[in-house]
Amino acid sequence: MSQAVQCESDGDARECVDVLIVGAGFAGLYAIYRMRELGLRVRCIEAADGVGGTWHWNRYPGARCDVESLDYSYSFSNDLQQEWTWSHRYAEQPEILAYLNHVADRFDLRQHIRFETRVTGMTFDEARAVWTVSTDAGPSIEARFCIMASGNLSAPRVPDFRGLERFRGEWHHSARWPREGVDFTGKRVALIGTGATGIQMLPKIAAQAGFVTVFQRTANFSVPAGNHPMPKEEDREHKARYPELRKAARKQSSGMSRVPIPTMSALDVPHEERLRIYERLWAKGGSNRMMNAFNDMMRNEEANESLASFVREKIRSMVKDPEIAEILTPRDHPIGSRRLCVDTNYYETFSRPNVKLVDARRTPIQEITEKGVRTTEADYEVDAIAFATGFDAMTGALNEISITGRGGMHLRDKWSAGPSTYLGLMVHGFPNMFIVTGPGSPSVKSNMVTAIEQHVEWISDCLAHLDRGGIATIEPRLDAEEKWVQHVNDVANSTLFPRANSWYVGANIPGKPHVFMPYVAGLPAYIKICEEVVAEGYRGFDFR
Ligand code: FAD
Ligand code: N01
Repeated sequence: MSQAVQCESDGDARECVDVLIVGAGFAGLYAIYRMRELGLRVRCIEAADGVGGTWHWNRYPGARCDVESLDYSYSFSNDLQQEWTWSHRYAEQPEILAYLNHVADRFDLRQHIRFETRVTGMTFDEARAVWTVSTDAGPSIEARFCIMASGNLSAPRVPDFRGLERFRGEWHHSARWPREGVDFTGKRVALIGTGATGIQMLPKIAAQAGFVTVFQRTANFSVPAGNHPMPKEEDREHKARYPELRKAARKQSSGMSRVPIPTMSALDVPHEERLRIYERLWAKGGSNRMMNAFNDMMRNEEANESLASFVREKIRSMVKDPEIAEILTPRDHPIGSRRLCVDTNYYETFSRPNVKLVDARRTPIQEITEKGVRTTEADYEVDAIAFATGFDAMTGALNEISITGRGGMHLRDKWSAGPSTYLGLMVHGFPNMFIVTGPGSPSVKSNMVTAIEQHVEWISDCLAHLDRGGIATIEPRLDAEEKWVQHVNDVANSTLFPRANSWYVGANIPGKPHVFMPYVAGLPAYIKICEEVVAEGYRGFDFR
């Protein structure tokens, strides 16, 4: 790179690089690879003691992806995709972690990563156009560019329950699960939270524990995964067609290659035929095909309700006790407006004699006692608590870092009423700082690996452009950012997504501003806009 950063010669042992990357998950690893391809000096800082991000941290029983592994994997290296074979339709956490370790070794990425180190602060020096990055261990770093690959679901949250410190048993959050696992044999376990994580955990814990009490505040919709070992034929066919399928994935809203693009409204189809379609998709398993059965599932209340009532009926048929079935049946949000969960025997598990459901909406958890969980109605004595209580999503990891941009502006202050970005990629006032799958991009509303690759490639093309032009900084203009935020809101408001209290709107964190954060026009529409912005000379960005 022509404009290599010059460290200040103040005598400290500061490290000096072109690009600083925060995080070594799917995004950080690919960012290291691409930036190194550009010939840049790269340093990646990772809080964990290994690579993998989400798949390093989330070691709870039952953890697996719900995007098919053939899609939930990198496309950037044909050799990699040919040599790796997935064992199942949806891989389990250890297999995805093994894959990411393989990627790190195969492309020799570890040499660039400083593990067990947390980025605590970042300050932009306007005069020198350099970021100074401080950490909780080791020297600080100076970098021209920062790439925030710090994750959307990487800041776990244990609710602020009174008394947790007094609890005499053991407790774990799903995203900080012990590496050696937890032996629940014969134990009484409280499982708090019934989102995607709790729904995956319950059948596994119930199969081992003496007794499980599940605390559900909001009932979620869930559909069967239909997981199975990967048929050899499917693997072979996919490998033969990978280039074409990866291209197809970027043309899909979902970022997945084999989810058909729906052309019909649910309301154009007679009731009986619609039910047959839903039955077929239910039997096949997976959430994305289900939500893409028709083109108006998230736009038309009646269309959405046709699927919601189908799934409610399924819940009633799978849960023996009608009262339990009723508590498990979601009635307060359109299906898909909260993350549609994917399970293996979740509903069936409530018919086991060692499982009890507590309606934590009707009788909220008041506190944790020495012996267990106290609700407004009863005390539940347990030996262990599993928290499946989610994350400070999308903004949590970024706001945990003290980020100071131009003119002493703090990112946390700028985002106090909700995040604002241009394209989900950059923020006005924070030059040369890129976010991978940031708020305002499709990110969590698509296959994340497809979204991550597209962002990292956009960033790497941008850095090459800056280098060719001898440009020191890039920063979005305020008006471009404001227009983008408005557009993201307008698109969301034309759908049923904002109708739910969910982590998409920050509703799970007390005091967090309610703003719908992902961009839901779909990946192809978003990619087209990103390409147009570049074709028009980086429309909306200032170069200095
Ligand atoms: P992460 O994998 O979250 O990596 C971020 C890394 O940054 C972490 O290792 C973290 O330690 C590090 N970090 C953060 N802050 C700092 C700091 N200040 N200093 C140093 N290091 C820091 N998405 C899908 O598309 N399909 C799925 O099936 C799917 N399943 C999921 C299952 C679970 C249980 C969870 C929690 C998420 C799932 N997701 C899924 C979303 C998943 O997060 C993404 O698919 C993807 O793994 C994100 O990769 P990433 O590199 O952007 O972020
Ligand atoms: O977290 P969540 P998650 N008292 O926020 C409850 C991805 N993921 O870890 O809904 C009682 O969805 C909370 O209740 P409520 C995926 O993107 C993917 O499950 O706020 N309960 C909720 O039930 C997913 O969406 C996969 O009323 C409390 C639960 O805790 C995202 O990660 C697997 C409470 C939190 O659910 C997050 O999922 C796993 C309280 N005080 C995760 N506070 C797959 O791909 C919170 N809750 C398969």
